[in-house]
Amino acid sequence: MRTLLVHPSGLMYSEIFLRLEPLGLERVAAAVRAAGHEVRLLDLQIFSHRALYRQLREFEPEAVGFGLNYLANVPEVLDLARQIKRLTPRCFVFAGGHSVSFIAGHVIEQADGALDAVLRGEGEVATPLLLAAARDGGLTDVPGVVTPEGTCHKPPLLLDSLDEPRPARDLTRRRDKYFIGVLDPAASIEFTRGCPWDCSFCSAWTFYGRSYRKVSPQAAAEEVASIREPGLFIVDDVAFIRPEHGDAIAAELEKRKVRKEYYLETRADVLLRHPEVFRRWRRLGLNYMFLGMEALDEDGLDLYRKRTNPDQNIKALELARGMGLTVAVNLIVDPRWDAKQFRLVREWALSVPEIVNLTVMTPYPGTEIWHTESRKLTSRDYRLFDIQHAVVPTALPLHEFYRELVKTQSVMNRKHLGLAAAAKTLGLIGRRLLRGQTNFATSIWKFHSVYDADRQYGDHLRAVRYELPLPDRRPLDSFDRRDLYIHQRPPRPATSADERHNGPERL
Ligand code: B12
Ligand code: SF4
Repeated sequence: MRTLLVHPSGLMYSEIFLRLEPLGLERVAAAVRAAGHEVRLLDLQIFSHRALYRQLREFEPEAVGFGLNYLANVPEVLDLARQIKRLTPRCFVFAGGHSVSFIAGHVIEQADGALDAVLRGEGEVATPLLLAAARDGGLTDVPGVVTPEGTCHKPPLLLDSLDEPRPARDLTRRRDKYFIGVLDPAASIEFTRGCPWDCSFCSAWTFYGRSYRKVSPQAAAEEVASIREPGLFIVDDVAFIRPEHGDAIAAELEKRKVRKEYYLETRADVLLRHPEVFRRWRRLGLNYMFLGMEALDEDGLDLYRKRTNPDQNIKALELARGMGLTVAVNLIVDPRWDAKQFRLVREWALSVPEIVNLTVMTPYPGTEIWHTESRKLTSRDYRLFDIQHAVVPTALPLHEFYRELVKTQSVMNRKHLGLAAAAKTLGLIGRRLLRGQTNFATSIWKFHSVYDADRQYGDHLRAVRYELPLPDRRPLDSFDRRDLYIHQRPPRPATSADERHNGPERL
């Protein structure tokens, strides 16, 4: 089948800092192509809706699949699906990805016939089955599928090995547009999938049923070596949980003499436990690290079940600094914060050299807090579920809350662009401009047009056409957390080194 896979538009509030290739969709594209279909991929983070309509006319796809990793993209995808059905009623239109997997039935209802199917879970194994069923019949037998006619009750299918298929990077155009901070241009890569921790605000662990799988070191190194871009973002939720895996990939890269600049995300306790693997990667070109600290105090860390403490966070920052890494940390803003709390965070952020990023506590379907958060949602507008808006009551009046949030973010941005940083940055910008890469330079000047309290407040006043389902509120002790899982853990004999059975406490 001629199949067009589409990644929706980027979200304004994340585009300042990065724009990354649609890795999940590229992997699905590779699997679909291997099954004999003709595939194209269109990334609306870069191209306009007009480009999509042009593809519909020129390529005449028989199937169009949308990637819905993000809740905030649901309205755009529903509108596009309706248009596609209007223009080409025989085209099979479907969606898949992280967020839509948790609310598939609700989205199918909202689509009102514009979506023929939502595929829950990993896409590599099931999407070829879905396309075959769209052509030959038997849609509701595809594991993980939800359609207007019914749901398949067989669990979504997991890949046996992450080594294949390699993402179809040849299908993404204008790859010079992908960047993360100063890594401009940058590609993305996955070394592991899943997370064995269980933070209450996060759905990374519920999607994969708290399982954790690894790409083989050889396959990982071959893939790195095949990538043209000099910068590489490692998308793993927590990099190098198993130090021997990080070491083995490093050894393969050393053997192949591959050198790139890397950016990764990890946890404070993982960095503290295995600094040597990070040091080795530092020598290979690891320059940037994102640490999800989430809270400055013990109570906050307990509330999010982060299983770290403030002392570990501070020590991890010192360690990373000592290694010469540029570190960005994330803190979760609780809508309950008052002006004093924001001031304390500003003071702390100014006292450390790291870049501090703020996200707003947001209950998402698929997370534990979606069920246990007792505060009522003040909005169910999908577009506000981007962790930059408050969707539960704020202690401060809402507009004031955004003023404090933006003030705190701009203090951090100013710091980031302070004299010393600016000098360094100008050098970096100059080098990138010489190579024709303008993403990083543009992002720096875009800050004030994007982070604007009036605009963020105004986002709440827009007419709402599509809403999230109502949360099914339940106290924590009244439900089995496995009910949240999209994938159940793959059956496998337990070994002593098996993270899936050990859980993070014993890692
Ligand atoms: C890398 C990443 C990003 C990249 C995105 C790159 C891109 N353009 O896709 C960046 C850094 C830009 C990013 C930004 C954000 N992210 Co993010 N991100 C991730 C992360 C860590 C990994 C995703 C990934 O690439 N995985 C590897 C690939 C191979 O897997 P995958 O994309 O999930 O794809 C598989 C399946 O989902 C499925 N699939 C995917 N697409 C499709 C399409 C079809 C048709 C089908 C059938 C199947 C299918 O098959 C794929 C292969 O198995 C996830 C956490 C996670 N573990 O999933 C969070 C995550 C998805 N992000 C999250 C959030 C909150 C955000 C932001 C809103 C944060 C912010 N405010 O800045 C922004 C918004 C982005 C936007 N829309 O512009 C949340 C999701 C929240 C939600 N429920 O909406 C997650 C789950 C993190 C979390 N812990 O909560 N993110
Ligand atoms: S450690 Fe990170 S990815 Fe894992 S559950 Fe916690 S926040 Fe999510």
